[in-house]
Amino acid sequence: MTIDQNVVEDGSRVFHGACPHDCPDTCAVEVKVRDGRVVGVRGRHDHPFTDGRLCVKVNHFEERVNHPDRVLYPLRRTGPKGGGQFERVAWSEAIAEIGNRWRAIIADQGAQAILPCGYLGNLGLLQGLNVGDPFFNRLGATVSERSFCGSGATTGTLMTLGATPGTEPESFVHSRYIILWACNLISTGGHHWPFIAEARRRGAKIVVIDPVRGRTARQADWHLPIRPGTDGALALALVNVLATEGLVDRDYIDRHSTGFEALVTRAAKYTPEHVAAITGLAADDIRCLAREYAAAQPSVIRIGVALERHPGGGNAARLIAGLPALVGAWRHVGGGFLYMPIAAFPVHWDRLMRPELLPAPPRVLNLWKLGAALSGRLPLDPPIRSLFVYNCNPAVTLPRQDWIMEGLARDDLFTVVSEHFLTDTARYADLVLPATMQPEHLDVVVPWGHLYLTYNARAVAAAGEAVPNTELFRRLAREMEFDDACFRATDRELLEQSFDWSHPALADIDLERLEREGYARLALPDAAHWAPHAEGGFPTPSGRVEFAASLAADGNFVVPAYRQGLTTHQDGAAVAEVPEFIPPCVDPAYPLTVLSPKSHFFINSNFANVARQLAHAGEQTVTIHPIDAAARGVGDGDRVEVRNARGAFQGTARLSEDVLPSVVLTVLGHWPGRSAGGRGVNAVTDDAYADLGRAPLFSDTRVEIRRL
Ligand SMILES: Nc1nc2c(c(=O)[nH]1)N[C@H]1C(S)=C(S)[C@@H](COP(=O)(O)OP(=O)(O)OC[C@H]3O[C@@H](n4cnc5c(=O)[nH]c(N)nc54)[C@H](O)[C@@H]3O)O[C@H]1N2
Ligand SMILES: Nc1nc2c(c(=O)[nH]1)N[C@H]1C(S)=C(S)[C@@H](COP(=O)(O)OP(=O)(O)OC[C@H]3O[C@@H](n4cnc5c(=O)[nH]c(N)nc54)[C@H](O)[C@@H]3O)O[C@H]1N2
Ligand code: SF4
Ligand SMILES: [Mo]
Repeated sequence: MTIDQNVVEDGSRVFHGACPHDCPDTCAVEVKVRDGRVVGVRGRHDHPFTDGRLCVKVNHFEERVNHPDRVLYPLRRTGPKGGGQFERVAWSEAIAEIGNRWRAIIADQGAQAILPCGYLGNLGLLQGLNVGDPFFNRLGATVSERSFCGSGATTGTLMTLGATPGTEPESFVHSRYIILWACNLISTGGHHWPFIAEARRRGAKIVVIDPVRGRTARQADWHLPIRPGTDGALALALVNVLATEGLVDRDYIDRHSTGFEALVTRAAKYTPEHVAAITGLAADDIRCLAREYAAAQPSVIRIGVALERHPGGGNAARLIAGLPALVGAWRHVGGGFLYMPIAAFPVHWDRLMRPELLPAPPRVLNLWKLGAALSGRLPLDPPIRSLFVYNCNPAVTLPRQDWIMEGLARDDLFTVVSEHFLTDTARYADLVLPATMQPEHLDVVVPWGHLYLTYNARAVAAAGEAVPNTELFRRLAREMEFDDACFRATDRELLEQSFDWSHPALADIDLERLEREGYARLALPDAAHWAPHAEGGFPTPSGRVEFAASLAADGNFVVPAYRQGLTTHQDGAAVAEVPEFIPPCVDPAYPLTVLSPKSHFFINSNFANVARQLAHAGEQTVTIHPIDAAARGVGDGDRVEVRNARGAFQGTARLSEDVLPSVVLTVLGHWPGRSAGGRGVNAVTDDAYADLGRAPLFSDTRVEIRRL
């Protein structure tokens, strides 16, 4: 169906929008405009995935767009860093100041002393992840590696299955057995849930594997409360049971996989009894899970991002991604494995990133090390003299918060932040630049949870002097006298260039159609016919599911293994062949594990400054098991401090058996500057890497709690 964008509806006009947030659902939105102002949003009723609903975060998006705290003009700091005192300056003045400061830094120490810091505050193809890459490549700045989200499990999946989109999300209705593994779907990708609920109506069983009984676990038919970071061991136990009980699909394995015997050897010692002791699950439950998973075809697994966030997370993802081949689940519509189906989208990522503009081999810094780099703990030559932040809120979302705040406070660091609000990061900026919100700029959003491209029209004029990120970098390019064609292209031209329109997945889809209709599903088999690997054909080097990975570079296990290196974290590098279970050597000073998944009411740090959302979310809570609470004299509602050697944050204690003993639950998102103690959960998290993809270790954070 087409919306007529000029349709007058009680005096308002309706425009096509795409939710801009880093959420798998990328809802198609109708943006209602009256007198040049966004007065409301709603989900497209005709959209098969959005189905007329947005979510509790975005339902009142107009309050975010029209928020009185929005940054409307370029601002220059007038007080101490962090103090939040700014004066309005002209755009020309702000851009000239950036140019002058950068030219001086470049003359002094070279462009690598400048560090961009951007991520996915905006998921749009134009305004999102890669918007600054061409400019900073051309500048020769330090290249920031952004393994914030998904890189560990993506690498693990790639090694095992190749770059396949996996199971079509809507085809889950055909599944008989659905495992949500480390994925709090109802909160974090709620539009997939109706397809799963429909499968249940048709007889499917829904299993959730999660240390926490959260919103999704409560809706499941079976919740397996696993100890954090032990998922790889559970996967090996499933392999063990499937192999020893003869539940595997030998024909599929023989024709479409490599390394099966080695995998079975690897799994030999991971008996249900052995793994019960590791995971805290009952041996009989592990056996039952394996038997049901094999018997109920089609079976499907959707993994969440939390899986990769411990020392063996990447290997756990490899093991889990391999399970469907063992039981022949890929044979069926509704069977297989889903992580992020981005591989289905024919995007010219190279044209968005422009690696060819790099003047020389770059210096690369992983942004997990931002605190160490800015505070001088990570020796860098040249050191970081200027930080440019956009689409990112490192003072909330990056680990080692104490070091980040120390670094941001450096008087000799020239910091520029492009933002919607004066976030904790922006308060430390020398210059704050106003950025447009989604109804104020053009974009197309490529989702990571379904197969619809979604168009986002510019529905209203920018608030104040806000500019789209694309325009920001065009202005900076002019200031730096970069005349490459990509810095002159309009947003529309950039969109045209960004897709491989001749690709069969885009048959019948062009920008005009997206503009007219608002969204389009890729021209791929529909959900009822989606079984891309029924006859194998995996996009790996061997064309098979690789239990023995051809891509096991850098000393990684050829056959995935269970690792639980709780105290020493290798740098993602050479790991010896030691697949033994290493007993957790928990520091007795910090016996609890804090998990910080996503809040139901925020999107990462977005909305944690919007009154309506805060009213729902309340302040930072710290959920602990009554046994752990009693041992510390903590009562429900008490103020507590959560601490380790890296730092501390505060919250209100909630006593609940929804968490396992020794597990502590809080959420990401609250702004430290608005929290008692001035810190959030990332004050206690580490900047070390997991085993693959330099993923973070959020699920492997040891702490102690005390009553305040
Ligand atoms: N409401 C809301 N939705 C969001 C976001 C948001 O901030 N708010 N953020 C978006 C983004 S950027 C992302 S990446 C996704 C992430 O969404 P998800 O993939 O769902 O990830 P998380 O919410 O981090 O964690 C999911 C679950 O994993 C569990 N978990 C933690 N550690 C482990 C473990 O070691 N093993 C197992 N089995 N489970 C574990 C947690 O208890 C939690 O219930 O959500 C997106 N959607
Ligand atoms: N402890 C812990 N830490 C985590 C996680 C966790 O689960 N636990 N999750 C991690 C994950 S999965 C992710 S994805 C990251 C998210 O990390 P970030 O990407 O830093 O998170 P956001 O809160 O989305 O911050 C984005 C900022 O971009 C701004 N922004 C939005 N749109 C635009 C725009 O168009 N232009 C400009 N200039 N700015 C814009 C927003 O106002 C917001 O302040 O956090 C990671 N950190
Ligand atoms: S945050 Fe996610 S669920 Fe909510 S409107 Fe945006 S895309 Fe939809
Ligand atoms: Mo994420």
